[in-house]
Amino acid sequence: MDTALLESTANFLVGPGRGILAADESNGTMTKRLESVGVESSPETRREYRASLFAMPTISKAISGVILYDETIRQNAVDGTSIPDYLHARNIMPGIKVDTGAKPLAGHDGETVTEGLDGLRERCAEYFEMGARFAKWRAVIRISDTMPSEACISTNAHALARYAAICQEQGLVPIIEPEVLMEGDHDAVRCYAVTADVLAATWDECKVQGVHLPGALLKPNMVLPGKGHSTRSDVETCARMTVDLLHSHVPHEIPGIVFLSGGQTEVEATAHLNMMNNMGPHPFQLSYSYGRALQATTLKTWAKNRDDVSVAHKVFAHRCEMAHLARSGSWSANLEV
Ligand code: 5MM
Repeated sequence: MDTALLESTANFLVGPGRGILAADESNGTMTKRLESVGVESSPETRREYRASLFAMPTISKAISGVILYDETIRQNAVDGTSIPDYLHARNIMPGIKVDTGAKPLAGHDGETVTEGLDGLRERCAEYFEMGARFAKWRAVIRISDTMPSEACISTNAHALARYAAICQEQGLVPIIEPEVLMEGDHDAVRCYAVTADVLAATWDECKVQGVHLPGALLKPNMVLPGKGHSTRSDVETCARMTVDLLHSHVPHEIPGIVFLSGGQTEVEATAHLNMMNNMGPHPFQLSYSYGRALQATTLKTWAKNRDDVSVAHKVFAHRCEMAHLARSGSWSANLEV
């Protein structure tokens, strides 16, 4: 294992003022997203949209890495070069989603285990060859009165750790993403407790598999009540609970936390990260790996202005600038209007 390469990639990804753009929607998800804005989904429209995102003039100020899907890593950028080469040339590290999705967990209705370990070593070697330097695997944990089961937590933690070990062997920094979903009517205290259990199981398995923590990143949910809960957390409560959880449940050798947005609005996800960075110092960088919270408004704008990408670029540049400011706690709500 090349620990020096892994550590330098991980530190690059969470360098000052920058974070990750999650653009690794599977074809099923991307089709829903494109159809929701009236665009037919095809390999070419998916390429057109993503290539236009990556061509935003100031993207490198806020984005250190982009997570790609298998289809996208094989496609070309706006100038005809391969997307991984194009990103490298813009000082952005290409990453790749390597899981093959969350599949039903046998004997546990409503729960899933994320698959993709078969052939993973060979796929990682190919992606490294194509220019990828990090990878992502997302486990999905649902909360209800009876969920998550021990089986769901342990199988997903085991798979995450095996994925991480294989990636590191092949030179890719693993982003370890155990997402506790916002669906449900649970309160924030329950989200905290479940996330703490999931993280503890994940680190236990990482230890067994020999994962090199300084060469890995964590992509967690923030601590929030479920969408169906009667009250919402204010920004400070979410930030305090999340910071408290991470300080006590994430090994301090991990160089960075790159949050998912998980269905928060663009402004909520920015405000929460900003507040957390104002509560520092922290033992690790607190950054982003947002999908929807960086892309939602941009996608709608792009769909209406496909003949003039500068309109969508303006919207994406604003979102990127807000995330960039949140990295240092310098964002404020009045910058949004
Ligand atoms: C971009 O969406 C990712 C892939 O989703 P599917 O495999 O379901 O198509 C997703 O894993 C994403 O990287 C994370 O959930 C973070 O995105 P959000 O939108 O939660 O910030």
